[in-house]
Order: sequence, then structure tokens, then C-alpha cells
Amino acid sequence: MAFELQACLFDLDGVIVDTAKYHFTAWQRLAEELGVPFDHADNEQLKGVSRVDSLEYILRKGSLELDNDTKVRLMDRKNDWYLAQVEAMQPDELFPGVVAFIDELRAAGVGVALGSSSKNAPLILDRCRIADRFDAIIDGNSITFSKPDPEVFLKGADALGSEPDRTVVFEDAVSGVQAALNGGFRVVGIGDAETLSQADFILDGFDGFTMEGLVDRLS
Ligand code: B16
Ligand code: MG
Repeated sequence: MAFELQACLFDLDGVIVDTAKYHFTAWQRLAEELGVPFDHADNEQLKGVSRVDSLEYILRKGSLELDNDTKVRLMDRKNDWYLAQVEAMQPDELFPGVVAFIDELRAAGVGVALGSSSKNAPLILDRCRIADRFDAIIDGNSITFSKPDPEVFLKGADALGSEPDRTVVFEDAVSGVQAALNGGFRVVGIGDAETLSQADFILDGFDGFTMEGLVDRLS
């Protein structure tokens, strides 16, 4: 039986734009200052994970215990370095094909929402001039629980009036794929098949990808 597609929920970092590289340089700079080694494998663990949980990961890795005020100061420093890169973003940093795919969904009456853990999502969408493409925007400012909790996607489906099992989540992070599964969604992994092995299927990117292709692969 053909999959009945009602809505699509898009993660931001790593699905629509490659901001993971900006997070990496900012977290690595902070980790270095704290004397904690931080490499790409660490960054992979932090994809989809909230800012505070990302800092806690680094502190755990370095067996460091800090008071709350210091943690807030460190997160603000990291975010300032991150924002300095985000401020300069341009629409040409959108991944190839993602806007065309979203436009195809919208033209077909399929609801489209953002489901990101990032508190900086509104700024990134603005810099890339893509905010008006979404029927609903759920981001780090509207949620209490970090992925793999499904809150961000359940709120997205709720805003679109869609059923999770007829709603597809596009995710690049292990924590995000797990969040989608925890919410009862179908999920397409963007990136490495081994890392995202729990997804329904894996896509390298959106270039040339169509709604028909999506429905075919989920049916
Ligand atoms: P911010 P996503 C996530 O965005 C990132 O993948 C993750 O690395 C980041 O720590 C988190 O947002 C919070 O971001 O510091 O900007 O609030 O992948 O869920 O779109
Ligand atoms: Mg992501």
C-alpha cells in the first residue's frame, strides 16, 4: 500500500544547512581553553543535542565540575563564536535541492515544519532567506527537552495537524533519528548509513530527490 504522506519535518543543522562545521570550530575552541581534547567524533555526538547538554558532554569528557554561572558564561562565549560565523551566512549555503524539494511538498499541499534543537534557528533561517517556506517553526526556543526526546517533532506535527505515522522527519543526527522514532514518525537519515542505521532509509542529499521518490521508498 502506498505511504500516505501528510507532512514533513526538517531538522536544520545538517539537513538544510551545514552549520555543524561552525558548531565544531566554536566547541573545539572552548574545549581547548578548558584543556579537553575535542575532535570530529566528539562533534558527531553533539549533533542535535542542545547547547547545555553539549557543554555537559565536554565537561564530562574532561572530568570537570563547574558552577552554574561559569557554565552559562562558557555557553555564551561559545555561542558568540558560533554567531560570528552564522551572521555571515548566505542563501548559497543551503544544501542543493532542499528548497526545490520543500517547494514541491508545499505545492502538493503537504505541510512543512522545522524541527530543530537550535535557539539560533530564526537567525539562520533569516540569513538564508528561507523562513517563509515553513508552515510552522519549532526550535530550541520552543522546547523543554533535547533530542532524543520527541518533543520537537511532536510539536511540529501538532502545529501541522498531522499524524506521526504519516509524517516524515529528515534528520542528520543519531539523537534526532532516535527522537523521530520515539515519537512514532517515519524518518529519513541525511548522511552516513552506518551512523544513522535506524532510519527508514538514507539520503546523501536532496539534489534530484522528489516527493514521488519519498513515497515510493516508504511504501
Ligand atoms: P544552538 P539541529 C542542533 O540543531 C545542532 O545539531 C546541535 O549541534 C546544537 O548544539 C543544537 O542545535 C543547539 O544549537 O546552540 O544554536 O541553540 O540539528 O537540531 O537543527
Ligand atoms: Mg541536525
